Amino acid sequence: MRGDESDTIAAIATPYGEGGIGIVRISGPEAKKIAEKIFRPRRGAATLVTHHIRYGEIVDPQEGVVLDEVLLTFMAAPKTYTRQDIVEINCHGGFWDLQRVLEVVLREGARAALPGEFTKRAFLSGRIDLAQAEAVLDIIQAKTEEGLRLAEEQLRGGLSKEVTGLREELLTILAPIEAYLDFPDEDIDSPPTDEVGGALRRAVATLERLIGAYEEGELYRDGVRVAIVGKANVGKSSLLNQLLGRGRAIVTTIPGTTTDVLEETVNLSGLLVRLIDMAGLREPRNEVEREGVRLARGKLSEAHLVIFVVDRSNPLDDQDRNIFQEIREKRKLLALNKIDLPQCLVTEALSKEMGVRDVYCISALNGDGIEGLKRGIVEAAVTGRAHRKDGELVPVNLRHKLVLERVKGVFAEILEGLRHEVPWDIAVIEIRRALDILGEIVGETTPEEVLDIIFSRFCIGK
Ligand SMILES: Nc1nc2c(ncn2[C@@H]2O[C@H](COP(=O)(O)OP(=O)(O)OP(=O)(O)O)[C@@H](O)[C@H]2O)c(=O)[nH]1
Ligand SMILES: [Mg+2]
Repeated sequence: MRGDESDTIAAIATPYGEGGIGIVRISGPEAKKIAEKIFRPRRGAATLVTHHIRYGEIVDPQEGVVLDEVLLTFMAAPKTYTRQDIVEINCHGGFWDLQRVLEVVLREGARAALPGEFTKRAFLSGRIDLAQAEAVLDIIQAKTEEGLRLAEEQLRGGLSKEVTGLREELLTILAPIEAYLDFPDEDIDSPPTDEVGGALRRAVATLERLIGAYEEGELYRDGVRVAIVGKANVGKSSLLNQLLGRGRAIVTTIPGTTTDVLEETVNLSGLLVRLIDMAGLREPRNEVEREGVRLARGKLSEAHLVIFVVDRSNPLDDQDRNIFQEIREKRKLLALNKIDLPQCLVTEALSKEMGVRDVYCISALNGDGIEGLKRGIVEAAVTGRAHRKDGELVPVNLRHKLVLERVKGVFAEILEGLRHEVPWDIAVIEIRRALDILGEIVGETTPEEVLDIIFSRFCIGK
């Protein structure tokens, strides 16, 4: 077993700062002994019974002073988070108070836990696999409800199930090939190349679906970048303010008001949206504008989605058309603004001319049409990325995606080999290699350095 799990670790498990309560957590073989040394129950026997909460005091055994009034829970292995003995002490939630209790715990035989060390123990003891351990981190760091849902799905083993299914399929392919190789004298039929090829292609399709799921998941985890683009004075900053529901950007009648790039996040139906307002894309008239336009173009290239704003109360001009050319290749919504003013542009004609189907008529001044546009943003960001199975999105993070891509690469090589009648023993080695690489997702074959990196991203006490 990797890592050192034999000692007892302790940490403050709640955030630093003032809180209603704060928790000191201890895990390891000495946890109960330490607790019994420092805990004095108000009533009843001194012995701790598993999975019972006790009320009492923490006493510094050296000084004999009472440190805090607490609720203490002892949970005996193996039905615990780490599968070791765990003690959790609910203290009053002040930093110094918790720190004093932790110090006594450390003095009585525990070691200060490293970041993520409790979860690492849960992984090393086999209670959860690596993908699930990573899910714990995602749950803590989730920025939206959807991101949280995805992390929870991963903790339930969503991806692990997919990987297990894939590995089982590969083992089914392997069995007849290995039998053929192992018993050359027994007149076993040579493996059917077509069937093996078919199974590998199915596996590649599964891998592609999972890799696609990463992209969708990323949207929920890290948010979608939406750039608000258009010429000067069409109402980009007003739209930003409407979408945010507050006056973030300066709005004036003067074209060229916004020179810098403004980025603000908003939660739309559980989707974290990073809105980017920028200078109108035009020929810069001075150095400030030149820098603004340069920054804007950079942001534009990173955007997942563009809202192209056009002033509907004025004729379309070359500036609009030039900007449209610039964002041709981007996924986009067309927002026809200023519908509170007399109409000049015809929606259908414009939609046709630009070849954009998603057109929203809005007034960034009085808020008309903004709710519809918000729904449109969410839809455009999410649709066309349906990598769900049974309606559920499979949670895949960047590390998983890189592993899946490596496996896909190996499969491509094997398929190529089969076409050129590569010897079966070589194909077997390659399939075994793919199995090993897949094992990295759940942590069976993950290098120690990678584990260290993963767990070091956790906070102390988790
Ligand atoms: N009537 C009307 N006026 C609007 C609407 N949206 C914006 N405006 C006005 O248009 C002017 C320009 O608005 P901004 O939001 O600053 O436009 P912008 O695109 O950010 O302009 P720059 O930052 O200069 O590129 C302001 O006077 C706004 O009040 C609208 O829907 N209706
Ligand atoms: Mg502006």
